[in-house]
Amino acid sequence: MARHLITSALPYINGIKHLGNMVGSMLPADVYARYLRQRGHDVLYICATDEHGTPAELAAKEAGLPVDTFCAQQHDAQKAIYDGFELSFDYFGRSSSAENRDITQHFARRLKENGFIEERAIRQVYSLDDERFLPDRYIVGTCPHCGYDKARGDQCENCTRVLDPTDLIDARSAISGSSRLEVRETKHLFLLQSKLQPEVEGWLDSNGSKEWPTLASSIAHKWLTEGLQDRAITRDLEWGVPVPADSWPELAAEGKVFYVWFDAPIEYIGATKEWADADPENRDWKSWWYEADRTVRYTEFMAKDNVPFHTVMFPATQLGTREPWKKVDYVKAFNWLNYYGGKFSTSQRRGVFTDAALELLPADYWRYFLMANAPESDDTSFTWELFTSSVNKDLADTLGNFVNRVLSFSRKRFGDEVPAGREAGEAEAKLGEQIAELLAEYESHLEAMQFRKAAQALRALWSAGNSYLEEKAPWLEIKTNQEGAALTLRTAMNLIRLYSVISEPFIPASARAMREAFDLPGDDARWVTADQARALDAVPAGTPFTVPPVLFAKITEEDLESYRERFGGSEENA
Ligand code: B3M
Ligand code: ZN
Repeated sequence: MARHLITSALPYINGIKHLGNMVGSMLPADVYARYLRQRGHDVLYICATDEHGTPAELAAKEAGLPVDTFCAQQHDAQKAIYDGFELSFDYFGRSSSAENRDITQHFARRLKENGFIEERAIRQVYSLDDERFLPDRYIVGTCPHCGYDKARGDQCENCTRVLDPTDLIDARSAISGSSRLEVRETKHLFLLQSKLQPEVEGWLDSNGSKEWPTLASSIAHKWLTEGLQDRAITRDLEWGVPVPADSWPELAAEGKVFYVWFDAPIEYIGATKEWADADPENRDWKSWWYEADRTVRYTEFMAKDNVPFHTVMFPATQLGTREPWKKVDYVKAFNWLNYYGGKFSTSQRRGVFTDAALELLPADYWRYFLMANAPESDDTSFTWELFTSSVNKDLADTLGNFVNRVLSFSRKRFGDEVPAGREAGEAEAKLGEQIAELLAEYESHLEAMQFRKAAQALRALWSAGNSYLEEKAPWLEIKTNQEGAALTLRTAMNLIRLYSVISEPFIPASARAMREAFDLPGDDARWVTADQARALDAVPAGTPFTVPPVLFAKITEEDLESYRERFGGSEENA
C-alpha cells in the first residue's frame, strides 16, 4: 500500500467550467484516485476553487456583488456540479481560505529570508478617475501587434501575445472606461526565479521527469531553455492574500496583495490544511506535504497551459523556501478538447458547459465519453455525433444491454436467485483466461494513466461478455439443456459483478447499480485479482438479485437534433 497525493488544477472562480476544463484536469484525476482507492492505496485527492486575481474581481463587478459574496456563491455552484459528476475529492477547498493566506505568507517570508524576493520599483498604469492602479485585465486597449481593439493588459486574446499594460494603444480602464491614465512608479515584490533556475533544473533532472508525458516535460524544458525571468508576484488589488506587514510594512500599508499565480499552487497545501482543520483529531496535513518525500507519491493533473506554473514556477517557489516541501513526482498534462474543431470558449459560451451537461444526461455518460476521448496525445474534438455513437454503442448496446438482458432473462426462467446449473466447462475456462488477460492490460493502462487505452481495454472486457453470451446463446440452450443455460447465466452474472468493480473509476453510478443488483452482504468495490477474474465465481448460485432499471438510455435521432440546435453544431464553428 502506497500513499498517493493527487491534485487537479484549481478551477478558476469566474464562471461555470466547460467539458474541456473537466477532461483536462478534474475528471482524469478522479478516475485515477478511484482506481487507486479500489486497489487499497491510501489516497488523498485535493482540489479547490482558485479565487483571486482580476478575473474574479471583474466577474463579481459584472454580477453586481461584493467579491467575497460572489466567490462564496460561485464556489458552492461549482462544488454542486462536481458532486453531480461524482468527483470524489477528499477535500474541495477555496484559495481564499485563512489556511492558504497563512501558508502563502509563510512562503513569502521564507523566500525573502533566503534572498529570493526583492522589492523593485516599476512603472504602472494608474487611473486618475478610478483612483487606482490598473493591473492585468483592468486595462484594455488596442494590441500593438495585431490591432485587436479589446486586448487586455496582460494578453491579447486575438493573437495570444503576452502584453505589458504599457504596450497597449488607446488604453482605457476596464472599470470605468476612462482614458485619463498615467504611468506612475510603484513598488512590487519580485520572485528572483533567475537565481533559482539551476536548482529547478537539478530537481527536474533527478526527479523522474523523464518518465512524464512528453507534453509535460517538453514544456518544462522549453521554459528553462528560454531562461527563467524574475517575476512580479504582487498586485494592487483589493482581493487576494495580503503582503504581510511584518516583512514589508510599506507595501502592506499600500494594500498590495500577492499575484494569483503565486498563491494558487500553494492552495494545494492550503486546501490540505483546510481538510485537516475540519477534523484535526484524525487528519494530518503535514505528513502529506512536509518531509514526506519517501512515503508519498504526488501526481498532478492539468491542461497544457498550466504546465509551466507547475513544473517550473511552483517548484522554484518551494525550493526557495529551503524547507522540505513535497514536490510533484508525476505531471499528467492534457491537450485541448475542442468543440467541432473550434475552441470551447467561456467568454463566448461556446460548447457544452458542465451545468448544462448534467441537465441533459447523467454524469456517467459524460465521464465515459470524455475519458474515452481524452486529449492525451493530441487535441480531440467533442461533437454530438461522436458523443451519441459512443453512448449508444459502448454504454447502451455493449454494457447496458448485456446487464439487462442477462438479469431479466434469468429471472424469467430461473427466478430471483442466481441459478446453479452445471460446473464451469471449457468455454468458461477460455472466457476466464481472456478476461484475466484483458484485465491485466486494463490495469497497466490505468497505472500508466493512459486513459484512452484504459477505456479501450474496458470496452474490450465488456465485449468479451457479449461474445460469450452470443456463443452460448442461453435463450436457445435452455430449450435442450436447462443446466447448461443456468451455467451460462451464472457466469454472465459474475461478469456483471466484475464489471461493477472494474468500471467504477469511469462510471461510478452505473457501477453501483450493477453491484447492488446482487444481494451480497458486505460487498464493496475492492479491486479483483487475476485469479478472481479467471474464476468468475464471486457471485455464488443462490444469491438473490434484482433487475436494475435500464442502465443507459439510447440517444435518439430527435435528441441529437435538439442538442445540435440548442448548442450549435458544426456549421457555426467551421
Ligand atoms: N486556475 C486554471 C486556469 O484557470 C488555473 C489553475 C490554477 S492551479 C494552481 O487556467
Ligand atoms: Zn494581438
